[in-house]
Amino acid sequence: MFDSILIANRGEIAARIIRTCKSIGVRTVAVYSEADASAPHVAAADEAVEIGPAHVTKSYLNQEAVLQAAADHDVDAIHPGYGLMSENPEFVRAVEDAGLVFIGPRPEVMELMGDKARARAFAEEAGVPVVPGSDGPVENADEAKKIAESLGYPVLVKASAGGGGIGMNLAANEKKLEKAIKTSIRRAESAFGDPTFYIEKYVENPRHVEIQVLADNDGHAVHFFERECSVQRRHQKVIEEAPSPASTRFDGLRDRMTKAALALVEASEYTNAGTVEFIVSPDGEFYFIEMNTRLQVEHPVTEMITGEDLVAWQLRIAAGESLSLAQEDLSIDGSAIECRIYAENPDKRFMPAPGNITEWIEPTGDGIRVDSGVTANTKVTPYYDPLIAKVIAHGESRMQAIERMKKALNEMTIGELTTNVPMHLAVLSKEQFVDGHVHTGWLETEYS
Ligand code: MV4
Repeated sequence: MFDSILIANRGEIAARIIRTCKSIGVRTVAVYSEADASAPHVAAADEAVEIGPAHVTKSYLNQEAVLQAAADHDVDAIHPGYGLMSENPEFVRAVEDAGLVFIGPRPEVMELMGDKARARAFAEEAGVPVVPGSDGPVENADEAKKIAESLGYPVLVKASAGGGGIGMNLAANEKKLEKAIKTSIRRAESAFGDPTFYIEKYVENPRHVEIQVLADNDGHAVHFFERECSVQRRHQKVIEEAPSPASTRFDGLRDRMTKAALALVEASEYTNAGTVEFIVSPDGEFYFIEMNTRLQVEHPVTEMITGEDLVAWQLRIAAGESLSLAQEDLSIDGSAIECRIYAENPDKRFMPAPGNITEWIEPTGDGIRVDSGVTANTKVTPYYDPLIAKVIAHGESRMQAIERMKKALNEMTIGELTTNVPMHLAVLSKEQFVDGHVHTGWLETEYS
């Protein structure tokens, strides 16, 4: 195992990674921007290094500054958390060129999965179901028309370099196709400098269900079942849970999805933690959408139902240990739900609402876990993601998890900051949510 690692991230995820390091005896080095000098992740780490001004491009995304901090503090490895540089293959190469270990997958598989058209073709080749669509990138509008004609409308135009919905546009009919392509190309060109696009048949009202996987460097892989992440707004997840209510509704769905996810892991020689994302249609068909090559925000619900520490496994695998975990060792214990607490204003279309946290009291209780990156007197600035904490509730049943979550959110005290806690409480009492009848468009029709 490593003696020490640097955490190239901030907020709740940096604090969460440090927690595991403390429990397994790994020394931690935090990095922070000028705006984060008094942040909890800085206080929690064994050592901390200021790496630049508040703006992410000048601090947390400054590869040179991060690598200099790693060299100065003599660490063995770097954990990227999620977001920031976690899915940047160039950063992985720079870390390795500096003689350090990157805690995550190889840069080649990151590149493969980062190119959504390539990932889709690769998945299909590996026998993983994909939505009917184009074989790879589409050259021009004429070719697109022919493909859309054979698929039948509506179709989705997707940017190859995209993901998370960026550069994705719906065309309801042939008349709308040209404009959808133009819009996708323009967004993809400005966001990624790459206009490549492809086409899929549009699946209406899907659920978002994803499989957590873990693989070592000797080709041994396991899955940690599924998470359901359908409650989201503008491609930002809001509530996640494990297991998915869809798994009880559709016979054999979990078995088929986990097999598909592991087939993709094996074919791509994936290593470390990853998530294979699917959409599930209202009639129970599932399709590969993309693979996320990082630890995800919502990983705690998986940890709660399996009793495993995914960050500890990430470190062991990155340190070269083989995975001493067989699929039969893993099982689902009860049900877990995560509510993401965002500093955002429900009266202003849930836009970020920065401010000063004057009072901060976290809930406690049976089955309650809180992963937070703030405390009393923390300033929530406009520089970073408005996610300030995650409340996770575990119960023997889904209903018990929901009840524990409601109690926890009612007990949580966040002074002088506008958050989405009231929205969570409303959603947790909605009949469709309680019945597990949600899809990716549901939240925006209920609360917008
Ligand atoms: C889709 C889809 C329906 N049909 N593809 C959104 C972002 C990216 N992860 C893929 N996405 C979708 N792809 C086809 N062929 C619907 C979505 C989608 C979605 C997917 C997962 C989670 C939330 C979503 C919200 C809106 C649309």
